Amino acid sequence: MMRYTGLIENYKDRLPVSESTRIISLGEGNTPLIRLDNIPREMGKAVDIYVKYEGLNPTGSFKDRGMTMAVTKAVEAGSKAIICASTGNTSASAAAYAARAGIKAFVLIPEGKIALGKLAQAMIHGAVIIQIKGNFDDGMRLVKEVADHAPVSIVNSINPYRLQGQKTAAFEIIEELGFAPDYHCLPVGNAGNISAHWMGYTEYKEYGKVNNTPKMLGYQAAGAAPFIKGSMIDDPDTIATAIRIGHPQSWDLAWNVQKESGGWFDSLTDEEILAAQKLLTEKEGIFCEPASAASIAGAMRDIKSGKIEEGSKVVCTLTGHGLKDPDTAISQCKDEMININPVMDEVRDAILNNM
Ligand code: AN7
Repeated sequence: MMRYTGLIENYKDRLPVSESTRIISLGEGNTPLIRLDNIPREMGKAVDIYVKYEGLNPTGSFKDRGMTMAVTKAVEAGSKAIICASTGNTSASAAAYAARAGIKAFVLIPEGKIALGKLAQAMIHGAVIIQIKGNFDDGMRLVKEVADHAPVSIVNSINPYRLQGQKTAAFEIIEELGFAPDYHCLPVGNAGNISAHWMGYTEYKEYGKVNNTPKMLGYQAAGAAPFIKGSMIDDPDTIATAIRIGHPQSWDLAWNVQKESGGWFDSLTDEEILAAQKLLTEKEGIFCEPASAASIAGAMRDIKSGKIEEGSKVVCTLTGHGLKDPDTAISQCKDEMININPVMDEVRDAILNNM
């Protein structure tokens, strides 16, 4: 049996690398596709829902799929430094892959608006962290400008190698199921990931691996929903900080995905997103970060309404691990803790009162 050594090695025939390329990998990809059990049963709907648990990538998000490609190609081109703007996960992934490659990472993050776990990752991997008094969209604009004035390679999803790496998630799903699902649900920020998935699905169809493609469903947070508004937003806000983005970089690509696949965009309130995150942890034992739960929240709403028909096979991407944002998780459950003295009677009462 061959040791799994990451998605570039695994899919090198379908990625822009050659035999001489030095691959920068942390063993990303090959993530579990878990079939939900309790949630569909309790909804009383005959649908198969699978979650692709991208939080189990090396830095805890799907960004690693794109970053292994982007950093591999940056190093191949002789680059000594990478740069990105980030709502958190891209910065964590860039920091780790730069460390692995032995190059420098510069990350621009919005002050006070990135989840604690992501900040810890970017810091401990030794990225140069540039905190800006502004949001992700400001950071993205600055990164594009500064790349003309400093020797740095941009590793945001405007770098086409990012989407090449991320398309492999669709390959894995098809290989595991033996078919493409009827619907594929994703949280949408810059819309790079939904575009990358569509590339992967259409590529495998053209290649003859399957004869169907899914309808692609993109879900945004209500306070950061330019695809629902139909135009850019200047002051995006949501508790799902990963997708607190008002000027999506893959705007045209994503509208094409919607049209070609026959899917749709929709938005969820922060309350709906947090409720879905909690439901998934309590009913299925799967912990994803708030932004990721938008895919489940959206799928559940559209299944309940019948927009997603019974009999459908649905895949939801859980883009990031729940541990990325411990503050939001704890603040949802704080009141549920029981405080006692260190005596058996009080432990017993705590058990018997809560059976
Ligand atoms: C958990 O890290 O944009 O629609 O700078 O971290 O491809 O942007 C993160 C995005 C969904 C949205 N879920 O994906 C960043 C960043 C999680 C994310 C998205 C992000 P895209």
